[in-house]
Amino acid sequence: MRSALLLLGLFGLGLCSVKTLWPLPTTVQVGGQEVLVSNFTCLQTNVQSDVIAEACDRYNRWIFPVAATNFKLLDSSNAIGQVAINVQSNDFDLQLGIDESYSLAITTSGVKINAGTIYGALHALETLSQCIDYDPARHVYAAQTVTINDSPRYPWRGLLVDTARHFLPLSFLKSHVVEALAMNKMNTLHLHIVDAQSWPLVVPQYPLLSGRGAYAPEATYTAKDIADLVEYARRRGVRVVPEIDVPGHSYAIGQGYPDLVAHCPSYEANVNNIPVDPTKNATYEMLRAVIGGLVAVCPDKTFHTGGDELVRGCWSQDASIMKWCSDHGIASTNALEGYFEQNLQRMLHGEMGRTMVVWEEPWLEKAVTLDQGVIVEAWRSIDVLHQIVASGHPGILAAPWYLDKQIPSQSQATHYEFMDTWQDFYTADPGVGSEGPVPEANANLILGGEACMWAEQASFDERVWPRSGATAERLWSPAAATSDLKAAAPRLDMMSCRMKRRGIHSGPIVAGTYCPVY
Ligand code: CP6
Repeated sequence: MRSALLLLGLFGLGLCSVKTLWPLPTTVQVGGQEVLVSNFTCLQTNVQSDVIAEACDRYNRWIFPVAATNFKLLDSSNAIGQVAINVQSNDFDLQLGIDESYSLAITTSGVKINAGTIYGALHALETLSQCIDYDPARHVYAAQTVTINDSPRYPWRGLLVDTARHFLPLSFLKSHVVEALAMNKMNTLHLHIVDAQSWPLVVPQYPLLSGRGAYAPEATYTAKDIADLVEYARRRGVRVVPEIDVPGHSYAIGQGYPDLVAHCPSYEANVNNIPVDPTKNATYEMLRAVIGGLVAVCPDKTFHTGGDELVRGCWSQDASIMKWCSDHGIASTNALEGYFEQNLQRMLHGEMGRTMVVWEEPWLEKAVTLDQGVIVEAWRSIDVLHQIVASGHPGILAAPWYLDKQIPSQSQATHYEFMDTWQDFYTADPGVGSEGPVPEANANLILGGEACMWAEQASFDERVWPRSGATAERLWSPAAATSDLKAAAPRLDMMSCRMKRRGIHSGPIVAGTYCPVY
């Protein structure tokens, strides 16, 4: 009888709780007994952290949104009101590869969380929140007994936001971007801060960068704003990786400092074509001020320097650049790109103690030599990612997860966005290219990936969520347990509704599904 009940718990009722979790944990063992949960306090039994205390308040608000009115109806005398959180390490430095693992046990005698770091404990609280459901018939909050052991498949699980094509206010980055990333156990915010179209970053030594390059005086970030965002994100387990995209995409620099960019009349119809002038010391002085200012407020050990879509033809048209090249024995614009990246690497690796991240193009270019350990981001295909790691460089993947790219055609307009694109995101696997799985020897050089919200043609919540959630599960959960689209669909739909209830305007995944409001 007892074992029959246990079996029922494992395979019957128990699956309930698996059906509510996003991204899917590594292991879920369901006990199958119901426990009531009420507004809870967190008891930190080893490491004490205000990050955890704050997270407890946040999750209480999200889990019990109607607590004030319905608590009168809730018989909380036998409900669990405390969560015991045991964090082992007091290393609060949030960096790539930090221990994010946790275990969560919901038993009839209480809820226990174990984690290596506070960042693992944050993930545990999110999972706990997804295990608790409001039962409107009984006016109670209930969970099933369960033991979960969980850790991510990849350490880099990110979202790129492009604040140059459409400015995003600091408050939005916090409440709509970082917050939603944490709900999906994504841990990296790639800030593509500047680009050809605008320069929203205030750099005190170069006031005309934002003075002429920003869309408006209000559409800017100061170093203090960035520091504020970094701390807000850290408190939610999210690293901030800033990107200064050079040498290409630099038109906005020339708005305030025309001497620092190349001049090439026949390319100027498209602002994306304009690179910096890599021959001038003043260019590197400016970049030193820009990057140094960011590094001072961004403790992340990685720093993205772009390098994509360089139009070398623009350099060829600039007489002063070509004269400098011939004076200095630089025989081609490819070699000039190599010279630029060499200087940049010296700055980042030699002076600033950061690891450079670049898009795939500098890695592809024979005339550029990347230092060992430079992280390369593949935006054209998974196969490029596999070539990157085969060359010995760590790699991250963006290619399958371009949120802006999939504009529904007329014929697909009613279905494509809702049905197919999250599925395309979900089925893309960094470990599997067109030639098959990445060779085992290189597999651990794949660090993860990012969904990319390029903002030339789109903004924001419904474009990003729930599709980035598909990326989140791909990068967090075991591949073998997440190959079934039919099984994923209702869970993702539930996650989308959960996010809506928390104020993120996530879209539907299937036309005709609606979120229950409670
Ligand atoms: N901006 C920058 C972009 C893109 C890239 N870099 C981009 C290219 C192709 C598509 C979408 C975005 N808008 N700076 C490429 C990394 Cl489809």
